[in-house]
Formats: sequence, C-alpha cells, structure tokens
Amino acid sequence: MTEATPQHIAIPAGILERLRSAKSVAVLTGAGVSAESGIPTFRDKDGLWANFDPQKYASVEGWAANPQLMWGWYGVRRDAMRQARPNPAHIALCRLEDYYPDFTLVTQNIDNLHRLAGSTDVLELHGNIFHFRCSEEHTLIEDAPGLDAPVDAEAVARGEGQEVPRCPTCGALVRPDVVWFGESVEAAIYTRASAATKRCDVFFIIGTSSIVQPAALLPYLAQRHHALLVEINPEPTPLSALADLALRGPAGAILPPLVDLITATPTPSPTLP
Ligand code: BV8
Repeated sequence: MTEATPQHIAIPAGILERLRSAKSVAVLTGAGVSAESGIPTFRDKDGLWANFDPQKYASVEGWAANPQLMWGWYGVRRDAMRQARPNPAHIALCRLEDYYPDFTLVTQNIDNLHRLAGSTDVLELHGNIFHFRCSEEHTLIEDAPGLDAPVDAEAVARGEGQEVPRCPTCGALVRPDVVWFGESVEAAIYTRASAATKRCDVFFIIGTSSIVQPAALLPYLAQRHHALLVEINPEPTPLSALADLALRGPAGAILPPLVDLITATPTPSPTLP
C-alpha cells in the first residue's frame, strides 16, 4: 500500500502502520524541540555551552563556587524562556497525546514550553526553571523577597553575580529547581519514565544529542523492550544507528505533517461493484 506522504517525509508503509496502530507511546525531548521557539540548545555551535562551561554553570560545584553568578545566569535564561512561546513541534506533540490511548512525554528541558503548549503530566527529568527550592531543606519555595527581581544580563555576561534570595524559613540560599550535573534525577520521575519506556510500542527521540545520562539510557531501554524507535533531529546522533526511522530536519517542520500522517483516517480502498 503506498501512502501519500508530505514531500519531505518518506515513511515505509510497515512503519507507518505501526505508528498508526500503536497503543502506548513514549517521547523523549531535548533542547532541540525548543530551538524554534528561540531558546538556544546546549551543544549546537550557537548553543548555551558555547559561551558557558556546563561544569561551571549547571553543576553542584558551580553553585558551591559562585551561587551569585549561577543565580544570575539562570535569571538571564529564565527571562529569555519567559518570552518564548511553544512552536509547532510542541503543539504537534499535544495532538499525539490526544491520539494515543497511552502517551508519556519525558523532557530534559526546563523551559516549561510543553506544559504551556497544553501537554499534560509532563515528566520533567531535569526540573523546571520557573520553580525554586531551598538549597538546604530542598522544600519548594513559591515566594521569597527578591525571587522575581530582574537580573542585569550585561552584568552577568561580565561575570558579575546577582543577589540570591533567601529561604523565608531557614535563611539558606534559594536555588532553581533544576537537576545539575552531579545531581541525581528525581527517582520517582525516572521510575515513571522508565515504566512508560518499557511498555511503549513506539519511542520518539526528538531534539536531543542523546549524550546526557540517565535520559540517554531510555531509548536503549525502549529498544530492549521491542519498541519502534523514531528519531527527529536535523543532525545524526549516537542514537541514530539504533533508530528504526530517522527523520532529518527541524522538529517544528517534521512533526506537524508526521502527526497528520499518523492520525489520518486511511481512505478505504475502492471496492469493486
Ligand atoms: C546523574 C538542567 C547520578 C540544568 C541538565 C553515566 C551514567 C550516569 C551519569 C553520567 C554518566 N556519564 C556521565 C554522567 C554525568 C552526567 C552526564 O550525563 N554528563 C554528560 C555530559 C556525559 N549526568 C548527570 O550528572 C546527571 N545526573 O547522572 O545522577 C549521579 C549522581 C551523582 C554523581 C554522579 C552521577 C544529571 C544530568 C542533568 C544535567 N542537567 N540540565 C540546566 O538546564 O541548566 S543537562 C542539559 O543537557 C539540559 O537538560 C539539556 O536538555 C540536556 C541534554 O542536552 P540536549 O537536550 O540533548 O541538548 P543538546 O544541545 O545537547 O542537543 C540538542 C539537539 O537538538 C542536537 O542534537 C541538535 O542537532 C538538535 N536540534 C537543534 N535544532 C533542532 C534540533 N532538533 C530538532 N529540531 C530542531 N529545530
């Protein structure tokens, strides 16, 4: 059976049938899904890490060494993410959530754009930049003096720290509720992500370099449990060789027509009179 596919997406009929008939689907997204919302990725040439060393700026050691500079750097990113809006990739993933009976979205992104797009029950492996917690008690903090104070982006770029708000309960420094290098992903979240990965019929890997652990282990777990692996990324990654289908291009351009194909009601073949 040949499928009328959008110009730039050629999907073998057998794979398209598996995509259409799947009951349980899991998706892992990375920074590439938010690239078309104007948020720089981590490792692309114009990525975040191009100017900032992740070990210095997104790690436990970095916080211990200079919490004021870390607070400033996260404040600059938070202000940029606050301006960002979901792009067609985020919206297309909401359509997939509506289509599949069992759908789990796991993201490495901290920008809140999946939730803003309407995805429900998003598993945020690396936390959320708009949430805060006490650096000592680890309790979530919704309000504290200075929590919303704007940061001076130019001062931060010059390496100048910004004043860090204090926990209203114990006075310890407030930190972003994100997972830094050298910190464990929240066990309950990773357990749910692993369970969804083990039971899924299809596992999408979208916009991630598949480098950061333990998120990068999930596609291998999916494959061990016989899921169909679909990668969407303009560039090849360490995972590409494992993928059953690798769609090369920006997620915002590929996902909408792909979801159209998956959710289309196949036209019944004409029956002879
Ligand atoms: C941990 C939050 C246990 C903060 C981030 C083996 C096993 C276990 C751990 C390790 C291990 N080896 C090394 C480690 C340690 C480390 C790690 O993985 N290091 C890497 C560098 C090798 N892992 C950890 O520390 C993790 N914790 O393992 O706990 C433990 C406990 C104690 C001591 C040791 C271990 C915690 C990792 C979480 C770190 N936090 N972010 C913040 O954001 O500031 S990671 C950061 O990287 C972001 O979350 C980001 O999302 C994530 C992954 O990057 P990507 O999303 O993939 O982004 P990237 O730029 O790399 O790629 C973008 C892709 O998009 C590219 O492929 C590009 O081609 C593509 N793209 C571009 N445009 C588009 C596009 N795709 C589609 N459409 C487009 N338009």
